[in-house]
Amino acid sequence: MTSSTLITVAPTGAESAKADVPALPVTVEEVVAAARGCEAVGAAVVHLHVRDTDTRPTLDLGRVREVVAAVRENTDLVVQLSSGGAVTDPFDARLAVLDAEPDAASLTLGTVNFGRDVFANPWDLIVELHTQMQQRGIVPEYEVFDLGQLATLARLLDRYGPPHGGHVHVDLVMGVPGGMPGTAQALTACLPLLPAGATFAATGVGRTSLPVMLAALSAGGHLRVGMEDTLTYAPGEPVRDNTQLVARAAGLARIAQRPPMTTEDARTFLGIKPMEIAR
Ligand code: KMH
Ligand code: ZN
Repeated sequence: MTSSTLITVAPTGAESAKADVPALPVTVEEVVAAARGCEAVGAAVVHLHVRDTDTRPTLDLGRVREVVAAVRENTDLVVQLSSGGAVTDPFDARLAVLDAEPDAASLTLGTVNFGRDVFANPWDLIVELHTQMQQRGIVPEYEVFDLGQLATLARLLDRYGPPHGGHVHVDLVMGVPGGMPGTAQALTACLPLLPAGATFAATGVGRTSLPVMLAALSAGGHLRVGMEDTLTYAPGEPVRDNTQLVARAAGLARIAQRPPMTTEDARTFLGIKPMEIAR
């Protein structure tokens, strides 16, 4: 068990509309402000989805590069781009975000129902993302929405080798309608299927945020929180901002006596090159 807790913030996502959630950071300035605020209270990684000037999700490379550069200029956070995009995004555009040269990128290990939609991740796309990240020196975070996707991870590593940096880090994304439930039981069921030496974080979507966070901490795991996944802080109380969610996660990590990991330690932990070399 590591002595500190890696906290990732997912501030925006691709599925909520700014009109419905006014506090959602969508402009470059809002994303930078959210990233700075979250770094100040304990986040070490930012998982980024990008919005266009009309606040809609976009994979436009110019815009993605602009957001990556702005976050790098204003924070020391590890920049992890989403390669999942929105449920409507085509595979080639999802692959092309790697051209923006992030430190890290998400990589989902299988297709999953996503509410009334389908989040499509066929094997060939998984392999292409994995091998392109190996070649480009980008560290994957393997996103797992259901137990069977851990079997896919084992097959991927067996056939195509370890990721860039050598360390396997998995995020269990729990509580998506269509994926595994956000419960301590489901989290515990995943643990024996993690590859040897791998570390894990967990994300509980919606009202599963707290139970998943507590279960992850108790099992030695790391945390991802943010408005991509959680819009209600407590019953009837909308999330004020991403900082509020990271501060709560950091507080629980301290109570677990595994305080938030620094950005520098996060780079070492994940196998990412140090900031001065990255810049
Ligand atoms: N927006 C979801 C369909 C990822 O970022 O890699 C997928 C997602 C996963 O958010
Ligand atoms: Zn995402």
